[in-house]
Formats: sequence, structure tokens, C-alpha cells
Amino acid sequence: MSNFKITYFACRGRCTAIKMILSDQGMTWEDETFSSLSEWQTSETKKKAAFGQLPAFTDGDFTMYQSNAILRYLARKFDLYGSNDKDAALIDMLNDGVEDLRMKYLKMIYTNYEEGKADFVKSLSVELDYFEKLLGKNQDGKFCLVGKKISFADYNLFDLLNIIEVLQPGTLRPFALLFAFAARIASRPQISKFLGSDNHRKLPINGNGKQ
Ligand code: GTS
Repeated sequence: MSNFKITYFACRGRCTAIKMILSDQGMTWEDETFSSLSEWQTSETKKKAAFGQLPAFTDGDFTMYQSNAILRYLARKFDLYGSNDKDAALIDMLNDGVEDLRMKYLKMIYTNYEEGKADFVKSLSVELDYFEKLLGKNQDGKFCLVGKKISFADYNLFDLLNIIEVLQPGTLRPFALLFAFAARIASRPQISKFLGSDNHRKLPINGNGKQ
């Protein structure tokens, strides 16, 4: 019986990397889902939420908020935070880069999809090149972002790359290292199982149906 619970809306949103980490560790979790914004707005859960937002992550009697803090919590728990302080600092740096690009994506999706999509896609040649070069600095880009162990930033970047491929199929192709990186993570047995599961497949990527 799992002690973990993810409380969120009926979309993948900010929870995919969290779910991928749990899946890859062979963990299960309970999903608590708010299927409408009105249900959420009037709920006790919103009143209790640290910043009035979701996702919330519960581990037994401990509940926390902020998706990137949740990733870090799981990273400490499951040894996904590098092998030393410098690794951890670089992992944080990479993850902050993922968050910056995710925020640009979300702003476009939620506020400017029709007019902003083309410019956002255009910007990806520069944005993804940063990650391509950073990945290339570690073991010639043949394994993970930092050091010799997969980290929470790898899962988070992988999620963002998948989302980008849905937005504009083929975008990753020119980035040989990122393309191979995504294929490597996708082929991890528990990740492949999760990606094929109803829990993942049946949820829209974003709450407004745009992707
Ligand atoms: N920095 C927060 C995180 O990373 O967890 C952002 C959380 C956030 O923006 N949550 C939105 C929310 O709760 C949903 S989503 O953007 O993740 O899809 N919105 C409802 C509300 O009441 O603000």
C-alpha cells in the first residue's frame, strides 16, 4: 500500500516528472483529482494549500507543495541528486533551466497559443541548443545531464522534451544528443510502462486542452 498521494487537476501539467520518478523507483501512488476549477476554488484543499495552488504531494502524514520542491524531495529520498555538492548544484542549475523554458511554454499555451505558438517554436532552436551543449559536457552526452547517475533534472527535461515534440513534431531531431537522451529515458522499462499507462495517456497535457 502506497503512502504517496498526488493531488492535482485532470491534466498532466506539472506532475509528469513526479510520476516518472515514482514509477522508475517501482513506487505506486494515489491520485486525488479535481476535475473542475469551480470544485477546486471552493475546496478545503485550496484553503489549506501553502500558496493556494496544486500540485500537492503527500507522503504519509507529510504534505508539501511546489512541483520543483516535490522533485527535490523525491530526489533526496531516492538518490537522484548527484554524488556531491557540485553535482547537486549543476542539477539545480539544469532544473532551473527546465523551469524557465516550461514557464515560457505555459505562458504561450495559456495566454497566447494561436498567435504565440510559431514564435515559441522558432525560439526552440536556441533554447534547446543550450541543453544540447550542457548535455554534451557530461560524458559526451551519452548518459545523463550531470555525473554518472540519473537525477530529477533528467526526468524533468525528458518530460519537457516530450511536450515540445507534441507541440511541434520533429523539433528534437536536429539535436542529436537530446534526441538520443529522450530515447534512452523512454526505453527505461518502468518509464516505458508509465508512458503507456492510462494514468498518463488518458490525461491531456494541459488544463485548457491546448498542446
Ligand atoms: N510554482 C508552482 C508549482 O510549480 O507547483 C505553480 C503551481 C501552479 O501554477 N498551479 C496551478 C494552480 O494551482 C495549476 S498548473 O499551472 O500547474 O496547471 N492553479 C489554480 C489556482 O487556484 O491557482
